[in-house]
Amino acid sequence: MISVRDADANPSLGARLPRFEDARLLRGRGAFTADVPPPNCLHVAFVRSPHPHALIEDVDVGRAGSAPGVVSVLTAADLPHVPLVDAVAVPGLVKTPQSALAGERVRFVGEAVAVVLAESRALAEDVAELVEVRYTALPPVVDPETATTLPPLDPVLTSNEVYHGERATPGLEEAFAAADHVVSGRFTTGRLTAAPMEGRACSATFDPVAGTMTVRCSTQSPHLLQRKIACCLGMDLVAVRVLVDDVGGGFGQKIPASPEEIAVALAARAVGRPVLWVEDRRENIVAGPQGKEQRVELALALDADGTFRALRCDVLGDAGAYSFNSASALIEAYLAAGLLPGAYRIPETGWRVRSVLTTKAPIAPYRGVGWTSGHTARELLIDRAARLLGRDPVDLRRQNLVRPGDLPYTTPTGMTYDSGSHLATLERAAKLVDAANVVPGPTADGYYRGVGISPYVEPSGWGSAGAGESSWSFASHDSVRVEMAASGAVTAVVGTPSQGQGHTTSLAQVVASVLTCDPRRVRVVTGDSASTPLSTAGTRASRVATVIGGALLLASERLAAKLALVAGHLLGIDPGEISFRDGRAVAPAGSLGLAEIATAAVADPAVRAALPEPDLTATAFYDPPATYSNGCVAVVVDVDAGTGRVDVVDAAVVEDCGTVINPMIVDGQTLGAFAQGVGAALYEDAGYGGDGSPHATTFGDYLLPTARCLPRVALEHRESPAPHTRGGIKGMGESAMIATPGAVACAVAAAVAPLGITVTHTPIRPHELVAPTAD
Ligand code: MCN
Repeated sequence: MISVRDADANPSLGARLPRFEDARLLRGRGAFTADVPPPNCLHVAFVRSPHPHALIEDVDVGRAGSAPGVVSVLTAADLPHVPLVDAVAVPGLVKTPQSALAGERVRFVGEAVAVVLAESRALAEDVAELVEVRYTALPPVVDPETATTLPPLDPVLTSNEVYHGERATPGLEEAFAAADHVVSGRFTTGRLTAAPMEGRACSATFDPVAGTMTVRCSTQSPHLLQRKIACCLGMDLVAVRVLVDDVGGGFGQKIPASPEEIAVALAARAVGRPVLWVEDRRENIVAGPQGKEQRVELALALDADGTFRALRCDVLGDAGAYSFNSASALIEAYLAAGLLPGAYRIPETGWRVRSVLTTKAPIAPYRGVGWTSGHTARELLIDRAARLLGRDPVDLRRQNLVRPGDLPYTTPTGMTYDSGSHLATLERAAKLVDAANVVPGPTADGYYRGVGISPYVEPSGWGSAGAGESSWSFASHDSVRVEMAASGAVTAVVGTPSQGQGHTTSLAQVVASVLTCDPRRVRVVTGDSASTPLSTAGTRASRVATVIGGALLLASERLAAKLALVAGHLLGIDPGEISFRDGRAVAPAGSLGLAEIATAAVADPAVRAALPEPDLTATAFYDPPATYSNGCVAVVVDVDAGTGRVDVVDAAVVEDCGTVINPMIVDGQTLGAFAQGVGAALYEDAGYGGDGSPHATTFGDYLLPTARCLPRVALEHRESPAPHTRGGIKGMGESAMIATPGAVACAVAAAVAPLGITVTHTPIRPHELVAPTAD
């Protein structure tokens, strides 16, 4: 077997290579779903509900349907009623069906009621205004706290609570009873939207002769979408093909199939012409899946010396209007509780998790999922405990973090941290921002300064075991194929599309690390459900580096063994004597280039006569054991107590994702997630008014952080290779989005504590930080 950390033999693993895809994408030469419209396609505009909750009494499409250039206007009555629920059962989660178009009732502002199909998008949009929908308004359900006491939003329910689960370790109550201190708090995280650069987009072409459906879609999970379309349209799986072009970001929003995507496929079949839907920003913000809204109540039991003894939480997740596909209604709330102990040694834990329906856009996973909410609440609570005990917050964390000698460490919630650098990353991040010398409170220049330290664990690289340890059991494995052509060109075929993670580069590096060739010679192919191996979960949960990377290592090693067989024959030596170096098979007897070997395997009669068939294809299946990356985010903020403005003036992220495939990509991922974390802490808010209408409908009111909001971030890597995954690789795509909101919130809380102001909510709003005046 070839060791992937043999730096001489495998120079491409760990190389800081600029991303191969950037030359194309940065020059505007990407091809996104909107750039590849099917010939002769119709364009879609959805008629969307202006009400958060209403009965649909009547939909009159008369005027709209007869407008010039309009081919059809379809309502729920025209489409088969097929609910978008998963086949996978999640124990205890009550599912409520969401249809492609709402039929009898709308349950959030922006829910699609009818679809206009016209010769252009502009025309379709104009005509959508001619569709007359008569509603009878019903009371909105906005507050998750009171949702359970209100009449259920779906007749299948007896309550709006679609999930209720409780767990506790046996010694929980005893630990609380014996504690010297119990510190508690109630924290909320607001609604966010992922705001990918490219919104959702999808085209569908139905071939009535062949009975096939071809869908191009900006999705993270082509195979899941293929299955859902087949199921909703009553078609054979093989008759549905999902293609994925370039995708301009997803961040989780594009994991579940959207009802609009099903409507597009149904419409294409109904009208017999291809159909294209490219949502605008308003649709994406209002009607696209949203993330994060949670209320987390925590209680921490400590000894007099500050040792953590037990942590209890009560999580209430606002699932939005439907308990729908990908079990999204539960995943945020459940994972907020699942990562309860984080990077700390806390012997006893207990939780209550509830998820409730409201009349808001449905929730989907968003980078960091519920981990962000649980983590932010816990870190704020630890800072609160430090202040109450008169302890330095870094020191209190240092005392309670998982230490090298504890590893492997199993949390009371059932996660086994396989390896890591929890203490080392805390020390380094604190040093990089000079935390020891930041005095919280007023500064000489009139601001209030605070430092926030947020050590994190990221359950990463979800294979089935990782998902299971996060209490979220589902099949999460992958297969891959690596092929070498007679020319020596290498192709790696995978089922996980990239949304901007740089897989074309990093996965090529993985293959090249085994074959020792130039990574630029490895073409990574994905985005076709018909020809790529099944990806059970798609691109999510920071799993591609670990799961696909591990599978590619295996497949590449199998291909290398086949090449060694041919090379051995050509050199007249035992294949076992061969190693690979600089893209050549090397032995004391001589060396051969990969192309020479590949050509000989196919075309050399002597090789042909002596060896089995010249198949230079290798496949591999990989379902890795669970692995956990870790790190620490540290920030320093200045708060203007007159205006409530917060400036993040210094920041550091020290991350450890085991063996790093490409440090430049990991830097980019970390910085992007850090920026999103600052946005979640200070700016972004997809909240709703008491009347059930969304506050934000454009980027004028959904505030994304810009470069001016961000400091220079000191980035460092530690490498604690995973002992049990292939290549020691751990995932990291979410890390800074788990920890940054907590770091910023803790820093702000520390800064304004002398003013008697507490921080219990993200995003932190300026008016909450304005110092009370004497009058
Ligand atoms: N990587 C590496 N070495 C490691 C781990 C990762 O070089 N030890 C590289 C990988 O090879 C990959 C990237 O870093 O190129 C991220 O890898 P990984 O952590 O495995 O995450 P995934 O590829 O599975 O991507 C999913 C993750 C998630 S869950 C969200 S949400 C997210 C994210 O990645 N959405 C993104 N990053 C995003 N980046 C962009 N630009 N757009 C999104 O939608």
